[in-house]
Amino acid sequence: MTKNVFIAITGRPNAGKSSLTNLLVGEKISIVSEKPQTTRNRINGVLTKGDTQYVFIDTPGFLKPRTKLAEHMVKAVRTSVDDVDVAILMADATKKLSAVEQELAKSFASHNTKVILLLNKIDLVKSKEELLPLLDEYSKLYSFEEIIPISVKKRINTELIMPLLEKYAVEGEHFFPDDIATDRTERFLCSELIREKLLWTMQQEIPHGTAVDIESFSSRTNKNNAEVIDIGAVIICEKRSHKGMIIGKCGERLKQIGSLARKDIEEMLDAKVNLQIFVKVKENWRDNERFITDNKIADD
Ligand SMILES: Nc1nc2c(ncn2[C@@H]2O[C@H](COP(=O)(O)OP(=O)(O)OP(=O)(O)O)[C@@H](O)[C@H]2O)c(=O)[nH]1
Ligand SMILES: [Mg+2]
Repeated sequence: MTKNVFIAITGRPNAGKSSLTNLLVGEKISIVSEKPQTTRNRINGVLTKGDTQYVFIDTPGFLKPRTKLAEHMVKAVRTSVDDVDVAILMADATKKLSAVEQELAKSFASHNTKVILLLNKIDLVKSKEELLPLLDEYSKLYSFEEIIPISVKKRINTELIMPLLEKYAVEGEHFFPDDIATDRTERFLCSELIREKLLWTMQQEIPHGTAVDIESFSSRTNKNNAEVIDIGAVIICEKRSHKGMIIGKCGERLKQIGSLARKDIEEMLDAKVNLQIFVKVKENWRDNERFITDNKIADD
């Protein structure tokens, strides 16, 4: 008999949710950066091990909605928590318990959600004693199934997670094919890999005001009989001045973004990639509901 377990990975921006999703799935399906609010959409990571299919729902860091885009992000978290077999609350061991965790705990309580607390980034904590007051606060916040201090980066205690999750599996047919790692399309993953490089190379505010749209995606065979994928992408930004900064002096910055993204996309697609990126300005797109849904920048 086959089994499924749906797991929502929640927590404040920058806690390490996408890093954990990638580690557990065993493939990079969700982008990671030092900047909070990297993930914008709910992303399903799928891992089938033996009879059990694990579906990890990586969610955007929870935040107060100030723009239409942020509203979509918050909604993506709420709907993810509704209907899972177990949730993970990813907390940051170097930060105080905040309103985000309190809000999430309320949401868990109203759905009677079973929650595992992972206290991440313990590689940055000097001594175990330092963690005790925080552990105490968290244990008062919610009746967690388990509390485990971990480090995704240094792989501390991460081997304990999968055996725990297996306990929440329920009998049923698998929802996804057994050989896929995500239900997201290659096009979507490409746009995310480009957005990741914007987050890596640009200053704080600019990448948050950008979106990436893949306008063309086609495959051909070159004269050496190798597969080449031609991808045309557009980076949408909010201001003319931002456009200039993204392109950089003599196009240097855009070249750097393109070459970093191309490497990752080639690895993902296992083919040669010819990537063309253009930059367009669209003022206030983050508050434009139609633009956000039409371009699938966030989920409904
Ligand atoms: N030192 C340390 N850094 C970590 C650890 N886990 C993740 N990080 C770093 O924390 C940053 C944020 O990681 P993400 O996985 O993007 O965090 P997230 O929770 O998905 O963030 P949002 O998508 O913005 O909500 C990245 O720079 C990671 O490399 C850890 O165990 N230790
Ligand atoms: Mg993320």
